[in-house]
Order: sequence, then structure tokens, then C-alpha cells
Amino acid sequence: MPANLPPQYYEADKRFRNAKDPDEKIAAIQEMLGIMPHHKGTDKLQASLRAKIARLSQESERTLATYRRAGFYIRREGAGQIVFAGPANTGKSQLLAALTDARPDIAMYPYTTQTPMPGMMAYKDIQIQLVDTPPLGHRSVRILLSSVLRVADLIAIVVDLGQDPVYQVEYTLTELAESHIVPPSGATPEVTADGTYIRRMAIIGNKSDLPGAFSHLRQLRERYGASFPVSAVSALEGEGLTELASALYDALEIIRVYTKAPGHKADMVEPVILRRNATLGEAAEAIHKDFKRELKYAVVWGSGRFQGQTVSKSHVLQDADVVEFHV
Ligand SMILES: Nc1nc2c(ncn2[C@@H]2O[C@H](COP(=O)(O)OP(=O)(O)O)[C@@H](O)[C@H]2O)c(=O)[nH]1
Ligand SMILES: [Mg+2]
Repeated sequence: MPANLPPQYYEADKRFRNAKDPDEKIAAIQEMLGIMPHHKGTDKLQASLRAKIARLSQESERTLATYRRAGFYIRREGAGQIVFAGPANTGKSQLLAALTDARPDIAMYPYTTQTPMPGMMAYKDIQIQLVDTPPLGHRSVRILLSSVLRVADLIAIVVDLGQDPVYQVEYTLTELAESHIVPPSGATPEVTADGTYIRRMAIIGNKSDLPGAFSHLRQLRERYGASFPVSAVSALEGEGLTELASALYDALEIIRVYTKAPGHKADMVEPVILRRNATLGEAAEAIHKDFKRELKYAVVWGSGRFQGQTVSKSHVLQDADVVEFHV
């Protein structure tokens, strides 16, 4: 070990040794490489860390290939990926069928759904991917599903409003915590030091048509309303679906930005999807990684103080802005 490594290096090294899967290990090593001073004295260490990354990448690919074969890998499509989670029979599959063109099996008995199934939900002029999943509770399901849940943009906890809703949410949160997946609390990074995955979450109370649904919904809102968006729907009767789509879009915390070339009409068909509060510079980067550097300024219609305002890279964009880039 070369001397003079900063304390953060040893913290990252500890994370590496505690990491449970190859991707977490790779992230820790990359952090170590970033922290350590680069000079002759660290050449050997750098080379050995890079070799470790290469080996772990192969391992990670193999794991992913296994998941793909098993169907527990869902390719992300559209403006965001929302993964359903919850106990059996809460109507997750019915909800996917109601909101998308996907046709999952729906049945009165539990464990009808055995693998995750995606579908695309149209919202305004974009498509949001929804993923139906097998119910949590089985260790094998939990292990395989964790790879899907950990990368979701939003986890939608689906509960049955005909039954004790708080119990169902607590059960789901406990199951997710077993996979090291927790909701955000304050300003926290996506993956914390101890390998916990922080994922945004929303609660969907389904079966609003059943007796008792009204008071169960009130219980949900009282208990969780401050921490999560809570929606009520009946997937069976098609009640509340429009409001749900809009609540899910809001919970994704994304914006749509339309681009325009100077002298041309704006492309109002395919918006660029950005995180809420994204800047003009980030919009340019999303289009092409070198574009941010080349960009001089832009003209914005929508969020500017007046229409057609010239703005710089640090300008914060809003949903539905039209942006004309100048290089
Ligand atoms: N009353 C009522 N029943 C529903 C609703 N949504 C689903 N169900 C029924 O609940 C059962 C379980 O639905 P399913 O979608 O398979 O649940 P999953 O296990 O969460 O995927 C089926 O018999 C559905 O017809 C709803 O909104 N209202
Ligand atoms: Mg199902």
C-alpha cells in the first residue's frame, strides 16, 4: 500500500469489501481510483484496481445474463420506468392491463404473475413504462426482483383498499428494505455508503370500488400522505386512472423540453426528457455529450421571463419549454 492515501480512500475500500454484488464493488473501486493521487507511487495499485474492475464487469454481465434468461431484467423504455410492488392479489396485473396495452394474466388466486411484465402508458405526448411484478414475500422472488426494483425510477406500492391498507404498505416496505431498498428521507444520494438503494416511491390504493375503501384511503393518507403521493383507483372499473397517470408523472419528477433549430419550427413530437430543475447545459448534454461544450446560448419560449429570451447554460428549464440551441 503506498502511503499518503486520504481517509476517503479507506472508506471506499471498506465499502468495496462490504459490497454484496459486483456492481456495488465496481462503484466503490471507481471511487477509490478517483480519490487516490495519481503518480508513480500509485501505479501498481491503480493497475490492480483496474484489473479488478475488468473481472467484476464480467461477473456482473454473467449475473445480468442469468436475470435476462429468467425474465427478471426489463429493458428501460420511454420517459421513465415505474415498477409495481406489493402483496399478492392487490390488482397489480389488472392495473397494468387498465393503463397499458400489455395483457398480463389476472386471477383471483395469488401468484398468477411469475415474472415482471412491462407495458407502456401514454401520458400527454410521452410514454411511461410500467412494470408488473410477482408479489413480494418469497425469498427467491425478492432476490430476483431486487435487480428490477433497484433501478426503477419510481416504485409504486399497490395495495387493496378492501383490506387493512397500512398493514399492506408496511409489509411491502419491510420486504423492500430486505432488498436494501428504502424511500428517500431528506437530501440523500441514490446509493448510500452502506449499499442501500434510495428509490422514490408512491402508493396506489386499488379496488376503490370495494366496501370500506373510503375509510381505508383516509387511513393511508393520514399515515403516509406527508411522505408519499397517495392515489386511489379502481383498475376493474376504470375509476381514477387519469388522475393516477398524472400523479405518477409528477412523482417521476421529470420535464419535457422541445427542441428547435434556428429558422425551423420546433419539434413538438418528441420531447427531450430531463429531470426536474435541469439546466440548459444539462439539456444539451442529454442530446449529445459534446454538445454542452459547443453550446454558446439558447433562446427559450416558456420559462424565460419573456418569450424568446436568450439564456445561458445555467438557466433552469421548465416542463414544456421550447429551446433553440445556438452553437
Ligand atoms: N373489486 C375489484 N377487484 C379488482 C380490482 N383490481 C383487480 N381486482 C381483482 O383482484 C384479483 C387480483 O388481481 P390481480 O391483478 O391478478 O392481482 P395481482 O396479484 O396484484 O397481480 C382479481 O380477481 C382481479 O379481478 C379492482 O379495482 N376492484
Ligand atoms: Mg399479478
